[in-house]
Amino acid sequence: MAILPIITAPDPRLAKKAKPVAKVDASVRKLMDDMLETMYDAPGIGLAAPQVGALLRVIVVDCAKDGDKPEPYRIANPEILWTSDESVTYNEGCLSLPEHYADVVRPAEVKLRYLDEQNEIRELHAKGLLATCIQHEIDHLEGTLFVDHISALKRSMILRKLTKLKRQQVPTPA
Ligand code: GNR
Ligand code: NI
Repeated sequence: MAILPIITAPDPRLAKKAKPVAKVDASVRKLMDDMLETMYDAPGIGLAAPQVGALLRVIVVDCAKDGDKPEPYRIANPEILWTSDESVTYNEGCLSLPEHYADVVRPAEVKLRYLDEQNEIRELHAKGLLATCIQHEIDHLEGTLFVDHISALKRSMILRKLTKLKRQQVPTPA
């Protein structure tokens, strides 16, 4: 396993649409495991492959409470089958927008179909934080960040601060 560098905004790689995996094989499984290790290390409750520079439709999530048994999900090619009419607001964060948070409104529940780490088709009915997190991760596969769901004013404030932060950082090789 390996901890991978996480790409932070603004970065054109975070705005691209990710490609479906043909099959969940050993290389995709390794990506899933490396992403989980990277997510737990960060720490975060979800991570999408584009955040670590892989333009594939792969996400990992674990929304188990601190101290509870881990509940990792390894998800490839997620498809939303249904969303609830009811919405919820959650104060979201993103490892690609470090130290910024904003309220985002999303459907409270979702049903999805995906391929698991064994390349088996599965369905999942998610509610609560898991539903919010899965939608946040699927957004990353479309090149969408949580700031794309908030007002243009709040978005530009966050992105301006992150741009300034990047100018102060020593560039790391891509
Ligand atoms: O760690 C994370 N926390 C979080 C909180 C509320 C809604 C979504 C998330 S996902 C985020 C990690 C991340 O950036 N995933 O893409
Ligand atoms: Ni994110």
